Amino acid sequence: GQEAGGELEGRSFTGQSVRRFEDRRILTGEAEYIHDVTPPNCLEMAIVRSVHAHAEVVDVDTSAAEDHPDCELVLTIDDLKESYNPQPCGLEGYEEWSLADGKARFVGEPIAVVVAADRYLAEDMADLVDVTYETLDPVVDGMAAREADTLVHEDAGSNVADNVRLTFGDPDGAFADADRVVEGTYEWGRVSGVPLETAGVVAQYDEDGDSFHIDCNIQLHTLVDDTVYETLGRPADRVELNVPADVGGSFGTKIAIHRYCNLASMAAEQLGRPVKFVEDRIENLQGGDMHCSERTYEMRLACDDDGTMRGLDVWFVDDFGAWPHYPVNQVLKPLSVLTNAYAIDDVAYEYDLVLTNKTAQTAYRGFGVDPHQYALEMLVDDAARELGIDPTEFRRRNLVTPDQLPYRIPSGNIYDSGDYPGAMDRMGEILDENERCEGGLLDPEVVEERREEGFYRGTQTAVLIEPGVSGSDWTDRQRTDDETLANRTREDVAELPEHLRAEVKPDGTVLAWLATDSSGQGHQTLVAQLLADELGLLPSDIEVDYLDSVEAPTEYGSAASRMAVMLSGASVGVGERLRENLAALAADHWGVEREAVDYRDGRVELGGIDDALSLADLAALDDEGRTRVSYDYEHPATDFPEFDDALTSKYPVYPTAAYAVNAPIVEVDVETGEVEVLKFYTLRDCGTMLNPMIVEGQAHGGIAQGLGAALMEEFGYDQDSGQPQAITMFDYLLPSTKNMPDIEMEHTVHPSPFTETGAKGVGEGGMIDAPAAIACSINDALEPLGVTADRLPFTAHRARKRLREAEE
Ligand code: MCN
Repeated sequence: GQEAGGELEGRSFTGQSVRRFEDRRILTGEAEYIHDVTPPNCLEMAIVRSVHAHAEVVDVDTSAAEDHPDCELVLTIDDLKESYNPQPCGLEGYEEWSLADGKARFVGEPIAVVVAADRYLAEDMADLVDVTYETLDPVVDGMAAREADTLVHEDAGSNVADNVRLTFGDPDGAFADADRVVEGTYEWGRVSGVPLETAGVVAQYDEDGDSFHIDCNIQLHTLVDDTVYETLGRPADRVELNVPADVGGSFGTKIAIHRYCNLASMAAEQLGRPVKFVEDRIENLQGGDMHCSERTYEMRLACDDDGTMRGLDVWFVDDFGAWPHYPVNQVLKPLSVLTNAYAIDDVAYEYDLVLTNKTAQTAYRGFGVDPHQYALEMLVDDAARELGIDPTEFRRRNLVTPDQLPYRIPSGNIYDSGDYPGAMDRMGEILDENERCEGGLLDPEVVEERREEGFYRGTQTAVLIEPGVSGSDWTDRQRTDDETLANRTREDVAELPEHLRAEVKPDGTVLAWLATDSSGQGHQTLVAQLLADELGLLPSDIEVDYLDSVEAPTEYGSAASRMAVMLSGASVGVGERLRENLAALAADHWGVEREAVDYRDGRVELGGIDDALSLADLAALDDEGRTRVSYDYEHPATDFPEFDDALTSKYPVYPTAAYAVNAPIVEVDVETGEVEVLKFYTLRDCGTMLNPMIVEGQAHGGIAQGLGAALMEEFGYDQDSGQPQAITMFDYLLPSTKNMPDIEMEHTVHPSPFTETGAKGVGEGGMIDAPAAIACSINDALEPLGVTADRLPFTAHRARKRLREAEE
């Protein structure tokens, strides 16, 4: 299907499953992670953390630690207040310090830091710090927090940190006119990315320059260095962030590690020596500000008896934990897929962002879209059953059709390209041919036999949209007033640039630098593929390295599934400039007009074959730096000719809409409640695939995380004490190979008309589309018993509970 787009014509490597250059060093143990960074004289830091969910910190007695000969430094909130600033928070009105200020608001909140020669000693010294608490009632349940007398932040006056209600079209009218209204409550448990490598930092302070060099495995260092230099009270150019060559996964979670950067930097400044801190697994699971969405949805769908969806009403509570950290705007991102793939014009959308005594939230793959897609698809299932229409047919009837694309959903986002009904039909064929036939997993006879034995099988297909490449810095813009929004220009809403640099080396190969860091997506390979095509070289002729935050002038980084689009644009820009410079250099050398020479296949030719200069020749001739170029690619995020008024949309417009139709075949053991995914069919469209192998890897990883969120993973809390119940891998259950089904993947390619190569962002897909698909397949399996997966993760325990309730 890849050829269908034709966007790759003339390209040899882009579009091929070129093996990832990153993998050799990762698989052979040569990769460099944060723990490999150990400057001379480096000390290590340990953190004294709150053992209570909610408590006044009456006293922090550091004397025993300070008197100990092995203790190099203890920092408390008093020390921070003397020399530094609070760390910027996601919403105004909250003063957050890197250490608890008078009150601890979650188990694991840092109270003090201790530095010693190594981590073992630092931990021992931390044990000597004596904290006196006066415990308070914790606020644990997000729904109850809205009305609770106990406040997580007294000054805020309420546990509801933010409430927004938006309407698009005329939802009241639609609900009044429709034949019926179906409603449901759906809950999404607290999950997170749990990368293999935990968060870490090595901070160094240079007294002469009063500057910091911070190595850390942060995702999006541009966003975070702002918060670090504000906290440290230094201008940006005196805080240099550098990410090691390899990061063992982030999935959004490592955006929020600025607290560690701040504390280690402060300690390094006080001591005049480098200070290292790398989270252990318990810290990562309980106290690292790294949990993500925990939501309760109440949703209503207005529909007519003929199966037409008329209006949608969304309300949810998102339990953000103790602090409204960046990125609070994940409660708004579902607007980018507000109606999923359905043509519904009239919608109301409201949320309460509440604070509780739990670990604060950060980003996680999908950025809040995943719970929305899950809840909406659950509602669609419930509505279909109430209408007495087959859920697949009900969905298909309401899908946006290919002739409507590009299509603008009511909240302003634009879906670029695809064939949603076609994809659903194709999945129907795949299931008919492979599984609904004799001997297949869904052979009606087999299904019946298994049911008699107490094992219920089912599957459900739905189209699930994945937004990619957000338009501009909407973190600020969401708070901007209406007039400013209405007067935006195209420049205001262009995608933040992505910087790429390249240089011809003396041997004629090319060294390129990425401005931002990867967490495992394979961007070095991607750039090598793209530049090889641009320059007529082999991918192995292109070495790709990273710039640090000071060297890189403009950048944003890998988030919102944007790098495929941004790096294609940047590579084309760098390629054009380099070809042009090399041609001009050769023309000058030969003393001919520029027009007399051509850049072709990795060399510059004069008059066809009269003479030629290789890249190595040109590098040797260059004494003016013409063999080194850089380019800042800004994606015209709103360059949608059909939709000039997209500019007036208040909310970010996502230029690409990848999608998947999944058909997980699930089997529920109704005695134990255990759900097994027997096989996972998936049909995916991310436009032109730049590297199909990487695309498939992204989908596999995303589906594994989606399966975890659907069936296994959850950061539970004791409802009385607020103590976290999942602080080791024994309690926080990640899917392993044992839980993963065979994934049968097929692609359909509808190139995006809005991007350089027709590629659409794909990096969050599986996590967005697998939970909804698995939940709806469970609904199908348990339909005869009247049970639905209305609370994720749908663990065996929950399934059994629901099955028993249904029996009563
Ligand atoms: N790709 C492609 N063809 C396309 C689209 C993408 O070949 N049509 C390739 C790209 O070349 C890139 C990868 O797929 O190597 C993902 O591209 P893209 O969708 O643009 O996403 P980003 O590169 O911007 O990565 C961010 C995205 C997000 S938001 C999260 S969260 C996430 C994810 O990627 N975190 C990850 N995937 C991850 N994968 C790993 N291994 N580790 C993480 O932390």
